[in-house]
Amino acid sequence: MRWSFPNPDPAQIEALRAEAKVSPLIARLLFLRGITAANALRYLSPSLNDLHSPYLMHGMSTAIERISAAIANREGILIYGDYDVDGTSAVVILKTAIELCGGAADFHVPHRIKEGYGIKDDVIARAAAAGIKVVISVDTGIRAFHAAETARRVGLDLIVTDHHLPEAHEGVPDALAVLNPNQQGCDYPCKELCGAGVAFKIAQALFAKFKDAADQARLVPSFLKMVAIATIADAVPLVGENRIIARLGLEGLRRPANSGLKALLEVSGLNDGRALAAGDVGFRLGPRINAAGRMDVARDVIELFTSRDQARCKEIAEKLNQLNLERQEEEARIVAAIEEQLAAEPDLTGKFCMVFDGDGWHRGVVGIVASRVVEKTGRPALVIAREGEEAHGSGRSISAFHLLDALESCHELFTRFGGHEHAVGFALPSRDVPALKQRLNIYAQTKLTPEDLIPQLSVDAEIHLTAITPELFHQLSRLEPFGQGNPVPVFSSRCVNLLLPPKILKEKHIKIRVNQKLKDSKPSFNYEAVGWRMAERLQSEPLEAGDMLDVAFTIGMNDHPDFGGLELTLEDFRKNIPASIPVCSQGPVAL
Ligand SMILES: [Mn+2]
Repeated sequence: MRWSFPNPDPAQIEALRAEAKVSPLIARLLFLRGITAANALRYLSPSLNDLHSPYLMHGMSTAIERISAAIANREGILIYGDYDVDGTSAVVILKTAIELCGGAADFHVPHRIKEGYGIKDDVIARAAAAGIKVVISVDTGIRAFHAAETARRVGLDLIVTDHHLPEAHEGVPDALAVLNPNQQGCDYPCKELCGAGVAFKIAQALFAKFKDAADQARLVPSFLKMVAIATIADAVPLVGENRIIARLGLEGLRRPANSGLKALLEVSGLNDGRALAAGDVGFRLGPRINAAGRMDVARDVIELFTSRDQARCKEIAEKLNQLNLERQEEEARIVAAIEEQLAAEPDLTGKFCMVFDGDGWHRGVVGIVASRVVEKTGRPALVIAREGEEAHGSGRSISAFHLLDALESCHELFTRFGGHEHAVGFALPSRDVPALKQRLNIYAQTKLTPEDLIPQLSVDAEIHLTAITPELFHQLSRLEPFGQGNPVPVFSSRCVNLLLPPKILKEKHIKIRVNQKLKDSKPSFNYEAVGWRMAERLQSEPLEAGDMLDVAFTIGMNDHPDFGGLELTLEDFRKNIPASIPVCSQGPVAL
């Protein structure tokens, strides 16, 4: 792994330090996260008052007028969602908000495999036949040109709300209103909202119209819990308004009121009242909610969060837990099959773009598996589930490789494809999979150099172990939640002593104990550092007590009552061979 050390301008860090009244180290971290003296205080103390006015979003007043009329005239509203965490949360948010304001809303969540992503015409036609007058899409619809035409033809009003990027040339569908901060002509300040974030802005506007100040002050923070889950799980950057949503929403999740949320926190082992981190949502809540969509019962998620029947909520939460276990098993089965292929065909590891395919692999998990392959191999990876003549796949990439462009380069092989720079989804005839493997590998060879394939670790600051104190941990927690767009601070320390032989945990992970002795001073405290999935490395790089290491790590707090305390998580380690790593030109950062 290559360690890189950014070299920020000391004058700007000093300006930040003076304005935000923080230590030089915290000022450095703020600077490296794109924070300036002008917005440092807002970043450090996110507040409800800093949420933007919903009416800054293009199309909001048309949408609110139409929804209000539907509420007044008792017209049926259908919310058209999506099957992932963001899409189902958006349905829950908008449905609940409309009902709280006196309206009635039904919903449709497409079946992942039978219907797929996007608005289907026949659902619109059926809704019209059933007497529905207004359809509101959430987290989907920005490319639903055809559905918009159908809606006009059958005489119902379509309101599209979405956050995905609009088509570059065609503009947006011809709907009654289109709400999307990413469309041309929309000046909404936060472009990074997720689908549930956009739905929340409608809810906020509805509350402003239908509820008094006291109700609004109660409803807005309580809705933020659900918005925060979607925001973190959808992996949108936790900056600007998203940071306010994630921070205040996570705080609110310590005191859940919704029966479904309580039941879900309980089956996820997160109901002990401690503060939730973004990782708890990303790795524990999110996958359970997503498991429903992957295994095709997304409707259950809506029921979970809208039902008041505690026994029923418990039942659904347990079912999601079970589905998530099945999802993990399916994932492990595919990963094992891929590892077998890698071991059996050594020249695979020489490929610049990895493509794996298998019969009967579950389509709902290939994306997660692709991320695991990228993690393991440091290369862009596609994982394809073959089902007879048809094949469906997902791909994930590394920072140096634009995966959507890569698919574009062999677009004639696909029946369907789409996505972003680093994540794609696609379908193609099974017989074309070998051609795809060959074409992508050749394409990747022209775009990537061997250096691009070496994983990079960006180190925020080099520090001495003596700097790691509860006070530093407390200061770092002001920067939370960490995640997309707001990375957890990574530190490095040179020449630390390995005090004991490394401990192997569950055959996979390692735990080491280190301290640091600097010239003319007492040694630092001893610190434990856990290296997840690093046990395999010890075979080629054995460690023994007395070794001197350079370590890169993040700082955490283990809150176990008996052996809790400050704890490091290793990002990387290497035996200290003089000049083995580039030295941060400024040396350890002053505190
Ligand atoms: Mn989304």
